[in-house]
Amino acid sequence: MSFGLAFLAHFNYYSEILIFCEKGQKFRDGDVLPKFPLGLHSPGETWHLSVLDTVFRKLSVLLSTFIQFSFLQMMKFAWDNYKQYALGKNELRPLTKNGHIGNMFGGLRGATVVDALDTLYIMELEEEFQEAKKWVEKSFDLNVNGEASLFEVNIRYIGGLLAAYYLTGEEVFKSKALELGEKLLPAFNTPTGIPRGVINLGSGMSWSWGWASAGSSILAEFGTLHLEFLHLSELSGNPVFAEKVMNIRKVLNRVEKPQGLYPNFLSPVTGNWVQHHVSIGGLGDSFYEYLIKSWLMSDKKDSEAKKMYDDALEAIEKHLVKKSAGGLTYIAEWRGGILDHKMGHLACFSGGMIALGAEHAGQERKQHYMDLATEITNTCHESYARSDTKLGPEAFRFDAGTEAMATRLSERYYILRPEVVESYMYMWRLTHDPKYRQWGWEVVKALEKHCRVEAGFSGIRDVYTTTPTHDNMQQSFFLAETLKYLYLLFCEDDVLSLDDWVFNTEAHPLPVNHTNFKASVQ
Ligand code: DMJ
Repeated sequence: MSFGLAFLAHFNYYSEILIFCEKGQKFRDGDVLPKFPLGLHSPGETWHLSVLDTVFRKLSVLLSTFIQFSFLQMMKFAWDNYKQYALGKNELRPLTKNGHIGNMFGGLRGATVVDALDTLYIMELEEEFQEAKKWVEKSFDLNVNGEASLFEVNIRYIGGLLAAYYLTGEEVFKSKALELGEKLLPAFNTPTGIPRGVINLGSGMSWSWGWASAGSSILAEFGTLHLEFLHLSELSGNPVFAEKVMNIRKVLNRVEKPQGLYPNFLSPVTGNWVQHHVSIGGLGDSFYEYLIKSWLMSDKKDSEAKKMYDDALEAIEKHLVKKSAGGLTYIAEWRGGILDHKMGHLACFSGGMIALGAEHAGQERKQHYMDLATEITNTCHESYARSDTKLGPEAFRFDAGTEAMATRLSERYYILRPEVVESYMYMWRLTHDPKYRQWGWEVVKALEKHCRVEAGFSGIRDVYTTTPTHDNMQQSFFLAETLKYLYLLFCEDDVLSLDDWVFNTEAHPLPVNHTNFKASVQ
């Protein structure tokens, strides 16, 4: 065990004391502390406890530094193994020690490189960042053919390149982002301008996913382009990108919403909904996220986006938010008026999103939404706490006596997803309640115990067994999001301040309109 990790073994002890202080309770001079590691105080010795608050705050800063050190180790381990066994492929297969290409990126390579760039930079892993940059300069080839997901290319590649550009000012990232952006434009050539989900980056031909009902486009896909496309227009001086996403908004504003809700499938031909399935998890999720973040990124000027977000959240709360018999608040899915009492891991980003929006709700709504965000984040934490590995399943249910646990074998897996720690990060920044750091640390311990394998980190197939089988995949979003959000959870608030940056849905930071992006992140 490294010194950092050994030190961290005391984390729970310190955070208990911190929680005690945060609750406004005071030690009295002369109290005896029952246990105190590190030999700073001998048993039975009394403290002038009026100074303890300061002492523990200082210890907390020190502790956070050591914790950050363990994230650096994790990130370096994930990166080094990817570099050694899979550089130039999209993901690392950490058990078989080779690379994975997959079929989401249409011939593009290096998804892990581009997704990892800004995390390496923020963590000041300078040598590793230079390795990644060199790969982008020398080997990142955009002249490819093949079926790419418009959404995935946008959030991972364009988002990753834009963030790397804004953090470093290096032109190579900007020019690659713009070149790639141009290649996505033909997907918007539909009767409504709603893009199709799949595009051939070579020929520009586009089509809908075979599994999407009746040739429809997916809300979370065409609704998760706004942030990146506005930056592409800003950087290129070419309004076309902004026009494309503003048109999507126009179509969405025009179409009638059942009960004020946004279904997940829309026809790019007619502009009408194809199926009435509503979800704040998969298929819907980041559409809502991009509404509130569009407003924030505009320096709170895009009031249309704010209104769409407020109205959507109100409808979601009215129709989808429920409380279980055991008192857990959750967001169900809606199928033409019938509720499916299930929450996907993906839906767990919503605690953070609702808290972020609450900050800017009117005074009377603010507390209400903060409470909702707290409850949902708590429910997502329960889905982790109730598993044997302390990692959460892909989906968990609230029916037939089940609370926050997966009931189907096919929903028991964990693929290194970030959404729960993402919410911990926002909740911490917005409340400073130390329980979020504690919960984040629990995730770190679980990742180290169950997902670290000889050559990287791997997803697991069943969170309810302590001898899980690994899925042999180190997802690129583990480096882009999971490790970044964990790291930020233990940083000072001014590291990528929420006032100056918005994170795209792959956790790539983009500057708010007022931000001088060349300002150092340190
Ligand atoms: C990421 O690629 C993004 O966060 C996306 O919005 C949803 N799914 C994954 C991570 O789980």
